[in-house]
Amino acid sequence: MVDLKKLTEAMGDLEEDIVVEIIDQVMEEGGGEAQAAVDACSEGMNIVGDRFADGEYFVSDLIYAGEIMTDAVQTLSSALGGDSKGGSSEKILLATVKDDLHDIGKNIVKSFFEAAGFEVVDLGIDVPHEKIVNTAKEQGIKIIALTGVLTLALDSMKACVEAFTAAGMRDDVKILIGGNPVSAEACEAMKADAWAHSPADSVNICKGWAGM
Ligand code: B12
Repeated sequence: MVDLKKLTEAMGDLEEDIVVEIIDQVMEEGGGEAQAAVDACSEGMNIVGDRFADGEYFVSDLIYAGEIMTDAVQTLSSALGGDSKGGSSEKILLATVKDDLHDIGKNIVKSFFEAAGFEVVDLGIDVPHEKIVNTAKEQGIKIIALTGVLTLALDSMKACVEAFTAAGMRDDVKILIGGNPVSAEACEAMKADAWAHSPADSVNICKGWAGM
């Protein structure tokens, strides 16, 4: 059993050596606690965010925290993703919306989708709505997963939903939104089809849409 509280504290304190040590231990023990470790790191990221908001940490600390967490998720990736039934060729278009550069959560969700048998078309970060709509059109993608962690990402998500409507494609696609600021209210207000915080829930939603 790894010490998840220590992992959260180490992430919050930017103690990279301790994070690496505990993450390696998770994998040495078979990876059964990989999801719990991601959750512990995410809690640590909340500590980082709070310290940044309080003026104790600076942007350079956010960057460093992002690197530590990205490496941790990379190490854990083969143990994440839950059940990997499938082998479907169903595509999911995944993007961090316009003006938002955060991609750690996106990359975690991507691992889950791939483990569940989806083919993920990952457009990266700060993706303009036109690129999302055009890619969906060109590749005939029916499931769109949008992510963002800034409050203003909600505006970009809304604009993206509207861009699908303007392109006459809104009834052809299902739009899932995720990331820290999303909520049932935000989902309803922007007329997305579903929202989720948990990557496992998002897989179940998309499997339902894909008839898997
Ligand atoms: C690391 C970090 C950064 C790094 C990001 C590195 C990277 N590669 O992503 C960098 C340095 C780039 C950064 C920059 C900035 N950041 Co920043 N950052 C963070 C921090 C500390 C952690 C974010 C994170 O990765 N969390 C961990 C992941 C795993 O969580 P997650 O994304 O929510 O994902 C989980 C779920 O939401 C879900 N999920 C995610 N996506 C999806 C998608 C779908 C479809 C589904 C179903 C589920 C799902 O699954 C994930 C796993 O559980 C947060 C603090 C926080 N509490 O979040 C601030 C935070 C988000 N940042 C903030 C700010 C202010 C900034 C800057 C403006 C700072 C500046 N002055 O420059 C810039 C903005 C840049 C931009 N335009 O985007 C604020 C945002 C405030 C707000 N309300 O808008 C926060 C909240 C910090 C704070 N408390 O002030 N940041």
